[in-house]
Amino acid sequence: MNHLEITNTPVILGLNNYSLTGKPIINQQRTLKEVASIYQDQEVAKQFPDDTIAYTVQAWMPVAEGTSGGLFFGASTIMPGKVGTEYFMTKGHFHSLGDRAEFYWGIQGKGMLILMDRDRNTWAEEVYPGSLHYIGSEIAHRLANTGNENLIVGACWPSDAGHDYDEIARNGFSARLVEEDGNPTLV
Ligand code: S6P
Ligand code: ZN
Repeated sequence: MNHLEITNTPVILGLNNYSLTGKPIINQQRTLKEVASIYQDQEVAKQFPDDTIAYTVQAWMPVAEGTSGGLFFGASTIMPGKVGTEYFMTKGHFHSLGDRAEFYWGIQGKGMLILMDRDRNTWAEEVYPGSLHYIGSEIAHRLANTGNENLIVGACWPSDAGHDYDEIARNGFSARLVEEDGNPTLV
């Protein structure tokens, strides 16, 4: 940046659909097949068509991943749907630097933020437009869409947080969010 220069930000957030445009933006897509192993009924998950998208993530990473002191900004969209009685959801993770916190906020649709501490206590917070969620140190987090439309959730996290998917891939969360009598329930 030059002294006295007035510039334009490189990234714009669409306030109607919360999509990010500009550079550099990362676009990720996860198909249901790709994440089938997170579901209780993996066989049912694998039977969905190859192109069924479970969720997408857009992120602006203004600094390199792993940089200390920076921030990343993202928006995740989880599609509506269920594998048996279990709602479409994200893989879920602890941060690699486990003490790095994160903010989530609900933008569109409805869902649950499923949280688990290192002692494997699991609980959930309802997500809806305007709900704001602080994900503290050493807390695994996963989003599930419990509604009939796309669930869109904003996120902001430290650039050195990283993702530890292994722990969840190996041992999962200690509870699953399923639909029981029409209601989302942790079991
Ligand atoms: C990053 C943040 C989100 C998730 C996204 C997808 O720390 O928590 O951007 O990456 O919601 O979830 P997951 O578990 O597949 O990374
Ligand atoms: Zn995270």
